[in-house]
Amino acid sequence: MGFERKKIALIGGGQIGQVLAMIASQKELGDIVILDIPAYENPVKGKALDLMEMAPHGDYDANISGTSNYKDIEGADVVIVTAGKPREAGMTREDLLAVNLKIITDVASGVKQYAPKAFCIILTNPLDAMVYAFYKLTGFPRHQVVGMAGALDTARWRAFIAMELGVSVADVAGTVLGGHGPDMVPLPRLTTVGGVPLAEIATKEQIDKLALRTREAGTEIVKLFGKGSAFFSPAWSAATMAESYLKDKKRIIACAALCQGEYGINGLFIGVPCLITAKGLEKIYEIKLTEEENALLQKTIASVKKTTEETKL
Ligand code: A3D
Repeated sequence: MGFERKKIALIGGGQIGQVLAMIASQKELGDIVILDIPAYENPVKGKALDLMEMAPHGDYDANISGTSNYKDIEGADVVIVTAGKPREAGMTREDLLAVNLKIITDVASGVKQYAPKAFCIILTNPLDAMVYAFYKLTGFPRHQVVGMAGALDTARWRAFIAMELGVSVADVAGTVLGGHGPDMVPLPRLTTVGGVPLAEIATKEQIDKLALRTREAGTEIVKLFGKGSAFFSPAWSAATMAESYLKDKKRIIACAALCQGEYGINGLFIGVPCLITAKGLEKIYEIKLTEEENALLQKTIASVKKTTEETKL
């Protein structure tokens, strides 16, 4: 029995896809295929070659290739989807629904045919609706399909707390629930800094300001860029999820997962704490929420439901 490298298919080789390819190479997660539309096949081939040529300094071994042919993703262990249009200044994530739904339809059909066993991580916005669409269109089981949003929203929450308090981000632990939009729900009550409850070292005003900045973090970056959205932090967040699956790390990561009764939600993908193992999404953890937290959760559920219904799937 020989050792076989894992295979990672990145569908979409734009801003996030290219950074993901670099991180996955450096982490030696496996061989990487970057797939994009035919008109963008040469650029993704070029990016793949550039990464192969970085390997001697990056100290990794991986085969990295670019393509526009789904046949080349055959048998992938992990599929990460970033295919789709990103936001421009002044746009909401929902403004992308029609154009990105067409793209996800195309992607779902290719992945279903060539990588039917892959653990699939979706990033395309509007996230909660696009991961739902991918799940419906492929017919894959729930443990095989998750959306990347909570991992990033939680990273932003932790980063802002560390920046505000002047402490190491490594010591900030917490989570963010709900949809990937301005009504997501950071949970200050359950956030700790080196084991100390956040509320004991930050004022209510500080906490409110940090929660608001987290909810608007994507928009803050879109405004600075003018065109396009964040890509370094989304890429690394998705890589963390893929790594937990590929190495059976059993990380608990906030992911957009299909709730089947958890938190009183049925049939929607929404950000909840998930155990990611070699089985994929192994378990959703339910947190006992206060009345106030629950009211916030109900609001984000309503937004996710509305956008999800617009997919008509
Ligand atoms: P961008 O740099 O435009 O890359 C998207 C790539 O997808 C381009 O190379 C396109 O050619 C390619 N593409 C388009 N249609 C197809 C198709 N049918 N098949 C294969 N590839 C295709 O965008 P980006 O990388 O900055 O962002 C990608 C997506 O992620 C967008 O929808 C963003 O809104 C979304 N995003 C999500 C988050 C979350 O936290 C959920 C964060 C940031 C961006």
